[in-house]
Amino acid sequence: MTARRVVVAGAIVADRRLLLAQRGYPAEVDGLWELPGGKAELGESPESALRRELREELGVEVRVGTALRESVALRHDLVLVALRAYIEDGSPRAVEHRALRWVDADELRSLHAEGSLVPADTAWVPELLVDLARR
Ligand code: 523
Repeated sequence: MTARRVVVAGAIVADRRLLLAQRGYPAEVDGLWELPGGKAELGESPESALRRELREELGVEVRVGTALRESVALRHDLVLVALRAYIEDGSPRAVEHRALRWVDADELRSLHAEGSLVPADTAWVPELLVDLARR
């Protein structure tokens, strides 16, 4: 049996806004918005993987918090999890994405309704809306 690889994504909420990143590849998701992140390397914890990915993709240092409840099976060998993350140093820049955007709850609902989120990430919308009402 193949071990399951983890893909981690960061739920960064501050001032009642969520940070979304716009993918440029592959073609199926070009232009769609996601929680930034990427694949954990073998032996790397989800927390360390998220810190590394957000450093590489956004140029920020984060503290990693709790996981969102939903996880998404991407393929038989790949599972996508979201962890709450808090920026401790730096301002996010789109190093590897087309663009970045801070969205409030209404904007998140609209992006979801118009199909502008990466499909797997739609599983997190209800939980993200709860977080957006709190922080
Ligand atoms: N997703 C996804 N949502 C989401 C992320 C960060 C990733 O659906 N918020 C999917 C997209 C890919 C897989 O997870 O199918 C790996 O994500 P990717 O391409 O962002 O991770 P990388 O950059 O680590 O992957 P490689 O370029 O393949 O090494």
